[in-house]
Amino acid sequence: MVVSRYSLSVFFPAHNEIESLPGIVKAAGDICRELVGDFEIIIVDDGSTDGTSELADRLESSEPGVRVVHHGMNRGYGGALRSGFLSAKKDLIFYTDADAQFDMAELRDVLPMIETADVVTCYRTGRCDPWHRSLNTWLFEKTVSLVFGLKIRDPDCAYKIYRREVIEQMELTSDGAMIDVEMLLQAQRAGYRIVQRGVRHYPRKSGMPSGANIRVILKAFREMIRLWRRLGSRLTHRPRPAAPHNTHPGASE
Ligand SMILES: Nc1nc2c(ncn2[C@@H]2O[C@H](COP(=O)(O)OP(=O)(O)O)[C@@H](O)[C@H]2O)c(=O)[nH]1
Ligand SMILES: [Mg+2]
Repeated sequence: MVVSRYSLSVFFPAHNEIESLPGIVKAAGDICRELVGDFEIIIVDDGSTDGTSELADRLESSEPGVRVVHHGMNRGYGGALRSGFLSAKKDLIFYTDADAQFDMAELRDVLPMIETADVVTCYRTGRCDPWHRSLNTWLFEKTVSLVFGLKIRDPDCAYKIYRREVIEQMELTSDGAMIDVEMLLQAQRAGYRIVQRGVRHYPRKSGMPSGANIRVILKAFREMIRLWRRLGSRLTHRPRPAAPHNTHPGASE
C-alpha cells in the first residue's frame, strides 16, 4: 500500500459511546499510521452524559494525534458533523460513526478512491439493523431521488471522504439526519465527482441506536422541507456553472 500524498482528518460524531470509543479511536490511529503521513483524529463529543466526555479527554492525552471537540449540549447528528468539518484541518476529511458499526480498516480500499474523485460515499452491505431500518433507508433514498434528483445509494451511510475544497464551498444548515443529503446534494449540483463503494456493516455491541427514533425521523422531514425551499427540487433547480476549483468539473456519478 502506497502512503497517501494527502493529509487526512478523521472525525467521529459521538453521543454516549463510552464503550466503543476507545476501540474505534485506536483502530483509526493504526490505519492512519499505515495509510497517511500526516493525520489528525477528532472526537466530537455531542453533549454526552455517560462519561464519553471525560473518556475523550483521556484519549486526547494518551493517543497521539487525537483532539476533542465538546458540545455543552446535544446538538444532533448534523450539528456534530458540522463541528467536525469546522475543526478538521487536513486535505481530506473522513468521518464515520463512533459506535463501531463500520471497520476502519476498510479505509485501505476506500481512501485510494479519492485519487480520481472529490467525494467518496459508501453504502452499507450486509446491514446489521432491524429490517424496518433498511426499509426506512430505501424509502428515504427514493424520496430524495424523487424530490431532489440525488442519485446516491444509501446517502446516510457514515463512511465518507470529502476533499477539503468541496466542504469549503458548502453552506451547511441541518442539525439532524438530513445533513448527509444536504452535503451530497450541494456536491452533486456543484459538479463534483462522487464515487461509491460498499462497506461491511456490523452489529452495534454497546450503547443505544437513535437513528430510528421518531423524533429523529420527524426532524429529518422538517429539514427536508427547509432544504427543498432553500435549494429547490430537481424540477425547479437551475444548474449553476461548475465551481471554480472543481478537480473534475461537471462529472458526477
Ligand atoms: N443519532 C444521533 N447520533 C449522534 C448524535 N450525536 C452524535 N451522534 C453519533 O452519530 C452516530 C450514529 O448514531 P446511531 O444512533 O448509531 O445511528 P444509527 O446507526 O443510524 O442507528 C454515532 O456515532 C452517535 O454516537 C445525536 O444527537 N443523534
Ligand atoms: Mg449506529
